[in-house]
Amino acid sequence: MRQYAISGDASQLRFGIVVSRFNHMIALRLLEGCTRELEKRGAGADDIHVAWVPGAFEIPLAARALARTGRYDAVVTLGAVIRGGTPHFDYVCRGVTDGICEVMRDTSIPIAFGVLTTDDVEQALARAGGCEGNKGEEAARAAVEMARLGPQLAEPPGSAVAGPIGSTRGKAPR
Ligand code: INI
Repeated sequence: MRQYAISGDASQLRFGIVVSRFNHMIALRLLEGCTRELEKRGAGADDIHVAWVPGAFEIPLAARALARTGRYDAVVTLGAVIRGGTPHFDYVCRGVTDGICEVMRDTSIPIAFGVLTTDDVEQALARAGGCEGNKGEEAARAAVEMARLGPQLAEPPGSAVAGPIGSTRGKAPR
């Protein structure tokens, strides 16, 4: 049985982050959680580039632009869509989730989904560094893991880049 290595090592990797300004206070907390986690895992501050967009609906376009540059091993998307009294919430949620999936499919670059979709501000705060953790951190971890997994999956069988969990033998080439 071959198992590909799971690595959370972010050193030598480059990340693009797209963050929505809407619900700014929550977005900032997600961004702090995300960058803190990437740096904790070894990413250099110079290897983390942040693009702010007006709202979550604009995230896919910016994520696509970043992914297409070829500069990034993964892109992280962050924002908060909070339910109001109209169906607008549903359209924004659908636009951002479908859009991000399309970008990932079209570019084959990992796009981590750190966009909150909540019923109210309290639920969002709880997931932006409150009692439910920080979705920005979670998205950062997913981005690192997927950035490390991709090159391993692309290796021909038998090339033995896989190692034990936590191994860094499968590091992406620069
Ligand atoms: N954008 C968000 O990021 N969060 C929201 O909660 C939100 N709501 O509720 O409307 C929101 N709307 C703006 C939208 O993302 C676009 O920026 C806007 O429609 C302009 O294209």
